[in-house]
Amino acid sequence: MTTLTAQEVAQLAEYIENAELQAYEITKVTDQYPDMDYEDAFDIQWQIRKQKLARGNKVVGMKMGLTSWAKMKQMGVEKPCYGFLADYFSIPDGGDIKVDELIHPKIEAELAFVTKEELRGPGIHIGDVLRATDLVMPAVEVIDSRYKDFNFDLISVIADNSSSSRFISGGVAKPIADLELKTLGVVMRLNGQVVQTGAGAAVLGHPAASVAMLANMLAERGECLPAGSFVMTGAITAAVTVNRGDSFTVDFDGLGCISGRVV
Ligand code: OOG
Ligand code: MG
Repeated sequence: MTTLTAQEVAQLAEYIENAELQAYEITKVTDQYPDMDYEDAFDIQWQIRKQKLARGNKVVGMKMGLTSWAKMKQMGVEKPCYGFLADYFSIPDGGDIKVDELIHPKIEAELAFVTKEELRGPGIHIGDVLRATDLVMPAVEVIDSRYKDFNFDLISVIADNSSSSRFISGGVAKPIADLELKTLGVVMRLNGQVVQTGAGAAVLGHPAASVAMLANMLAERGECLPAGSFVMTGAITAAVTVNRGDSFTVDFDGLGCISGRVV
């Protein structure tokens, strides 16, 4: 079901995307439209995606969010969500996160999957994902909710492309069969100090379950994950606020290290 007109969807997409592009805070969309639902929220997200494509941006991947208890608890939301990754979100490993372009960035340690076969729901399960995965690689997501103080509900955050803003990938890519993703350990350091630790099982029991869930959620809109998709499976630990002058490293067991600076 939807409650918004096409014109309202377009208006809200512009409202949120302007905040993203010009880096300012807005109030959450459910304050204006308390009756809007989950499908309205995805209509807005897909409209933002359409606007970016029309401007010549490319979509280079997808991300799942709120797939771990640490994140659900941190944000007070009880169900996962997804978003898309545009080309200009990508920062090279060891690169700079520019705070002037963002509102109140936080970093997250994630595992990313690169697929070699199409995944089309409904009914995709973890076995389908294991078979269809080419490589797994480490990633750091930089999230930046456009909502004041990261204060949102599930519907508002979906409309805001699930807080997507930047991401770094790199480290070592390995075939999925060579990895024990559930026990794969992650250590995040900020300015040399350990700030978060976790293991892959934090993500829905197994990060491949997150990719399966994404394929099934996309199927609700007749969409799929084509072969060659890059998918970030969601934060393993709580997100960590970063400020200008910070530097960070995230070590992934067997997959190397990702680092960056905040300038
Ligand atoms: C929503 C996005 C969460 C993750 O990995 O859990 C997310 C947010 O917390 O702002 O990307
Ligand atoms: Mg994330």
